Amino acid sequence: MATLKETLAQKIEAHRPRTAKLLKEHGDVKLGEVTIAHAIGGARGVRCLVTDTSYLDPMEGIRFRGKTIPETFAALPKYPGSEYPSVESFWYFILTGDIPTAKQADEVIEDFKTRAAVPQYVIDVLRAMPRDSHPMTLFSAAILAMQRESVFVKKYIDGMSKMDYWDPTYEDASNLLAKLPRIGAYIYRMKFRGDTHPHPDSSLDMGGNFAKMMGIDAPYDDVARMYFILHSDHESGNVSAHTVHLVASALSDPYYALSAGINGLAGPLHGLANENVLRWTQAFIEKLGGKEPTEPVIKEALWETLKSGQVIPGYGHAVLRKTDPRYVSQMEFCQKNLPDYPLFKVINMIYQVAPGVLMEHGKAKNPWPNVDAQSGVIQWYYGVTDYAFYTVLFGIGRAIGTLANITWDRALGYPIERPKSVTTAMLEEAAGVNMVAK
Ligand code: CMX
Repeated sequence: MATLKETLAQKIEAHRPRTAKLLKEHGDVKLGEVTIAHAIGGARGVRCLVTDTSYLDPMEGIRFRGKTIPETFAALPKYPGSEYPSVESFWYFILTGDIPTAKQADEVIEDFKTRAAVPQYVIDVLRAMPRDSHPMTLFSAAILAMQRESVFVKKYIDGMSKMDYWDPTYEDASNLLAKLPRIGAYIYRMKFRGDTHPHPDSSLDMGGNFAKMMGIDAPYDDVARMYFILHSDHESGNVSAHTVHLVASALSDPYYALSAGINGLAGPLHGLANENVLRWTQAFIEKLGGKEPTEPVIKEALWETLKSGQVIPGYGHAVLRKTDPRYVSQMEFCQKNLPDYPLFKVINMIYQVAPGVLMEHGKAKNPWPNVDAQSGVIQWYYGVTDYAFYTVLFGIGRAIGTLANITWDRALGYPIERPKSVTTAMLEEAAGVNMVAK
């Protein structure tokens, strides 16, 4: 049976003519018109990226390789004794589009074990940084510190055919992915759990081992599997994925690219929203001083946030126009595993109230919750109450999709990214207006 890398090589060979034909024979076909609103408004909705690992439909939500979240979880082989598939089986799927057999998933698990050791100098870098550094800063720095390990760089210096770029990209991607959970768990334990570090268990898959290193019992292993898979990919237009793609397009290796993407994920309008959701909710609960939260009180608190010029974290999306299916998936997990948990009830109450408030406020195009509105409550329930850590969990997941995507970028020879800028005066000229006082 072919290994993941052999299967990937076959898929790449089969795919390359499709991209080449589109570019050569149909390069002039228009996908849309770029307007002044697009140019000023962060290129929202401009169709100018190609991503085969996932697609985000505004009304349906994410599909990984053509499958919805429930279809993905149902199709992938479950990790033995678990209700969720291993992250490694998902890596196989998102790279190739094929559902691996249990044996193929096992092979990836075994392969990752050989790559998982984190060099001591990375630990030294983390320990040398100020202990009050944000976990995302530590995470990004650890990834960047490992850049000297890049196989891509070594092969590039030796002189490699462009056709072969994907191979060392795949190696770097696999090495990185296998190490990230250890780095994440190390940061968590160093910063928030008295600098004590449970040993990894080499008999376990990524999710199981992560739970072990975090020091949290089952079903946190399933939480980790679910969480990493749910956060993996959201096509390539979001800040973290686009950054990884952009940086890698300069042939910067996957370490440089992922570290940069993690920095983008650390923004409060993107991944950091999961930290802010819990900060907001905890501040709200504290203010209640032991009183039962009610919908009118929540409504008042939401309005207070809006009136002070802040966003409601966990709500809204640049593409989605309905409740994020990643939110729904986590809500279903909560309904099953922690239905009566008070914090879950508060999060649910916010879900009942916030969309109406945002609609009345009249600004947000999407008043519905995104992935970040629901993720913190699960972590909190299992004892991870240090919400500054939450975006690292998102980052470990996001690495899966972005690294798969840049492996394909190199396979298909996508060039260095370089959109064209215009000046404000050029926009005014195109619009037939002149705002500059003479
Ligand atoms: N609370 C208050 N105002 C909001 C809002 C929210 N949750 N969501 C959007 N708005 C506002 C915007 O700030 C914008 O205001 P201005 O016109 O004053 O600039 C207006 O509504 C229109 O924004 P939009 O087109 O609906 O949304 P954008 O595509 O510009 O931004 C996003 C999308 C996610 C950044 C925005 O909805 C937001 O800030 N949400 C809160 C932060 C958050 O949860 N981010 C996580 C997103 C998921 C992720 O990447 O992890």
